Amino acid sequence: MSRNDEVSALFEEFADLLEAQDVSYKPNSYRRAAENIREDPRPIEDVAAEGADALEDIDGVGDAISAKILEYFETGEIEELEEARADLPVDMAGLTRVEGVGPKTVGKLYEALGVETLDDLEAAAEDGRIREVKGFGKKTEANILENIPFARQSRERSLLGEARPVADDLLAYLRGNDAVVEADVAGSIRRWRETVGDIDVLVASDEPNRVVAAFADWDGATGVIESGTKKAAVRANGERVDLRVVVPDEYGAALQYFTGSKEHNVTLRNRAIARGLKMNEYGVFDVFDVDDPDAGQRVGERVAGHTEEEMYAALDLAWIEPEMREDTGEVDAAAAGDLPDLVTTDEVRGDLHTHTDWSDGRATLEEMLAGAEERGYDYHAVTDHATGAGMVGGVGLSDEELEEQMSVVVEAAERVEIDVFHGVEANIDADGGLSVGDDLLDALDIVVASPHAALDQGREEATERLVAAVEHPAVDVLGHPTGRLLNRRKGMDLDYERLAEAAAEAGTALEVNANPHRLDLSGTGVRAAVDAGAVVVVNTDAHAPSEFDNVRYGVHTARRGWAESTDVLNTWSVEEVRAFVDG
Ligand code: DGT
Ligand code: CA
Ligand code: CA
Ligand code: ZN
Repeated sequence: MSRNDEVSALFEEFADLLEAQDVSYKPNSYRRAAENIREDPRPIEDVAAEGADALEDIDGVGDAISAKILEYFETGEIEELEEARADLPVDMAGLTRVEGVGPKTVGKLYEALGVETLDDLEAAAEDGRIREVKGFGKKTEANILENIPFARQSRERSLLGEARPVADDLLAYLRGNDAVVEADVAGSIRRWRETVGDIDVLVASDEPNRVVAAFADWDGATGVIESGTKKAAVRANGERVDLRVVVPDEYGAALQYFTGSKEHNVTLRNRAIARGLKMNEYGVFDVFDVDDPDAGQRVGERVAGHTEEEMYAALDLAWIEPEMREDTGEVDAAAAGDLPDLVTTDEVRGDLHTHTDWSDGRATLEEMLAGAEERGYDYHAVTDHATGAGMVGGVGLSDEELEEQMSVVVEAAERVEIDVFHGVEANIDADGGLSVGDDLLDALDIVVASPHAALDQGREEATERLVAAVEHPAVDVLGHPTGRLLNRRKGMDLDYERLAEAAAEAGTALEVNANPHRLDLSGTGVRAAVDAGAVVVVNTDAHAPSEFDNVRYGVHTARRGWAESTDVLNTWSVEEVRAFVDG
């Protein structure tokens, strides 16, 4: 966690505690300050070192908040926050992770039932005590009970978007050490799973003790969990980081083994056995002439182990991309020579879902266009929020405002080299209708339609709602289809096959929203789209130019769904994109 995240989390907790006690206005100003602190590219401790005035230049930070930041850096505490915690001694973060439980609910259940933790909440729901509290009923109680396991499980895994930068930093550090021959991530983070249990790192070296010592000495490490001769674990940015060191000659075997998934490895091992081979983290061994292949780990004649390619080749397989190693048919595809040529981040030519400060973006139209141009993109779509269901606090634009924006975008587009599409992110209401007038929808270059409210619909209702949006003649892109927020909101359960068929038929692209909190579609959703011949599009939904960098998380998610560049709209040329959105 950066110190910006740390300070933001304190203000968010403070906001929740105040809201739970029915304090008005203040919670929202703390949340706004928290968001701006989190997004500020400068380390907050550096800004604080310059003093109160510098802090107050951050949007939403006034003298009261700047004083609290300075207090925190000086004393390690914010007294008012400590008081609020004492008044309401609850696990606010844990409890509010339960879908349907907000700060106000936490406050009421603490007052009425003394609920402080997830365990308390579960016991109260199981005993039927929640339904007795004023304002609650049987249905709310049942919902809470149903959502507790998800809240519990979700707190244990980190977002890929939080873990990956930590891993990148560590890899760069290790690769700079001359005892390190090779270093890579393994495990779920190498497979780009949307959440990871820990960060697995593998190093090839003949001097493991030097590598372990360097690892413990890494700046990013905030504590050593365990340390051995060839293995160690540290804590960094709230994540557990596992290091293993192996000899260079067995690196490929270890990398293959520790990348997983476990299911993929089981399928490979069975294939090895069928060929008279033994496969493990040390290599592939020909055990045809060996009496007891289980006598040891390194038995018989070694046929592979130095590289991963060798490991797969020993089983008559082409090397398989880590994102595909989930045992969903990739081994058969490799055996048949049918592996897809997965899309890469370099192939992306533009972002087709972005915001500006016309709605809730944090950058101006000009800044967003400049950012897109700087990345070397060929095109860019401006798709601010429209008013409608799920848009709180006047964030969305009315039809009149969108019309006004249209001429402004046309003018701004003349001042940049890239092609600019003017569009909108319309809200899909509970029945699949859109929040923008038909004439305006027709006049815009591109229409992204996304669900923002009524996300608790059942599978069938939710699927039909999105199918209706996909079939709307003006809609070009279905934005973040399930509406999930990782670790926070499950999102809608969808019949992906049905949705993908409708999208293929209607010529509407299905989005992989690359925001690390969303990654929606998931790899599974992308796979259904690709299988049905639907087009997908990897968008960042950026609210500031710095968020364009999130595109890689979306691309790797698309790769988990076996997408090739031909499947991904925003790897196409501007002419092809224009034809797609016009059609
Ligand atoms: P995670 O950490 O929960 O996000 O998921 P992974 O896949 O990174 O799992 P982890 O860290 O427990 O282990 C890393 C890899 O090591 C895993 O993907 C496959 C391999 N592995 C670990 N334990 C076993 C095992 O008991 N059997 C097999 N076949 N492979 C294992
Ligand atoms: Ca792992
Ligand atoms: Ca691990
Ligand atoms: Zn958006």
